Amino acid sequence: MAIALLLAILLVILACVYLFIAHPVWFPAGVSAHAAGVDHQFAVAFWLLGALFVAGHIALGISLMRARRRGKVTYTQGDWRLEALWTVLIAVLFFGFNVAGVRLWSQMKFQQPESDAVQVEVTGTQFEWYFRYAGADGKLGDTDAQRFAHPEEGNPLGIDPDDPAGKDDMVSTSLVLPVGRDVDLTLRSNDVIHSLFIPAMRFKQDAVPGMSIHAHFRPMQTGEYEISCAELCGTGHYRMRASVKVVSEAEFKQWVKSKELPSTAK
Ligand SMILES: [Cu+2]
Repeated sequence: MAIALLLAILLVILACVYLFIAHPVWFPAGVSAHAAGVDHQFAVAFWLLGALFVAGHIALGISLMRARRRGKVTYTQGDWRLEALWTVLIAVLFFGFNVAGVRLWSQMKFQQPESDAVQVEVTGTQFEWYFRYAGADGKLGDTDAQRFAHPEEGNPLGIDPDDPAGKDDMVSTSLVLPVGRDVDLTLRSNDVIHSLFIPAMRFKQDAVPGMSIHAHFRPMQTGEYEISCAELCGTGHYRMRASVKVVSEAEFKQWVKSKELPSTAK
């Protein structure tokens, strides 16, 4: 029995080490300005915890072998000093990760984006993402989802029809961004908690009903990348996908113009 258990432990270690090193399933390449920092933080945690995982399993295997050699197992009450030691070590590790990550986190969350940042309001709703751009006046119109939200009439967010600032707002179901410029997102939700996850940008932020949450990042490479909802938000959660298209500044301007025309004609 002990041999079978030992083999099982060995197999678990080998399988996990293979997944660690070969990366058969992994993140897409990071294409935002802070992606390298996030990847570094992730790799440190990954290797440190991976080494602890392997060491823990080897210790388990050795104690199994020892018990088998002795032929009997004894019951002990444990050792409070050892327990205190590893509790403190784990606490140091945990808070160490927090301290190491706080700079990156505050860069995205609390520091102001560049003044030329593209402002986009992101609204999560069961089960669609909507991206709103302010239009020529640079101002977003007021919304009241309960009174005015009519997706079938082209007003899914409930932009107040009487607010002049909302007349030229552009609402899109895909996020289009210029490359190399900060994007300042304001996240909102019309129903339950959603989470905007853009793996290639190493960006993830919850959208919470009743709150406007700011976070920013800077895409550094043109291309089309996946957006998904990372919060189980209902039966249609699996299809709450969208894409972010990162284009050149000129293409972005052109896209804005093409979206603006019909709404200013209204
Ligand atoms: Cu969702």
